[in-house]
Amino acid sequence: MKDLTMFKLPDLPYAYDALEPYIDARTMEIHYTKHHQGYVDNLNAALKEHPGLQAKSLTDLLVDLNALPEKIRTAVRNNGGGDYNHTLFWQLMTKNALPGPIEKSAQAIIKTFGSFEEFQKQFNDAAKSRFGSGWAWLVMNKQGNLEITSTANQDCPISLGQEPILGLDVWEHAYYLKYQNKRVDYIQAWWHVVNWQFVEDNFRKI
Ligand code: MN3
Repeated sequence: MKDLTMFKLPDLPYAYDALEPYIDARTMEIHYTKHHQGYVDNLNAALKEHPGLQAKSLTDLLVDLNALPEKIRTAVRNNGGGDYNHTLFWQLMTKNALPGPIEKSAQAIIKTFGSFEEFQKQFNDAAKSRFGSGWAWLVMNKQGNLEITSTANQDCPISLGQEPILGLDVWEHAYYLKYQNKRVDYIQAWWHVVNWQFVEDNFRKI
């Protein structure tokens, strides 16, 4: 049997405690080994009876959810989205964080939002006001402009025709052990570990 039929949990690009004190090691371990692994496992389970779909990339599955059989559409949306979003999220953080955006992505952020501070404020508002579980995003929209958005659950910008450049997981599982109900404190802490080099690489790829 060929092995490309199974989606796999990607390697975490750092140790569980690498982002301390902003993201605690226990949260990172559970988030990666339980939550992200769960999305991967459930995605594989959903695709089990669909060998034609197993060979597709995650991006191909998510960019056109309506092309999927109705029976597995929601499972792929939730669990494929969960796999995609978390794979991106791990790479969007680093212990060697720069103070802010660099180069072309910095220019685009300032051009669009007026200043880095205004961008952060609007992104924070999106992250704070997402009711329940979801994500805040900086995306390139269909018109080719930067835009701050948020999605519910594990909905993924690529399913909406947008390219994600920066994303923040605001599910309680991402912060509750350390920050409890204080989502705002988690958001503020998270800015200390944003991987602006990866943001720049993302921006240049679009
Ligand atoms: Mn999560």
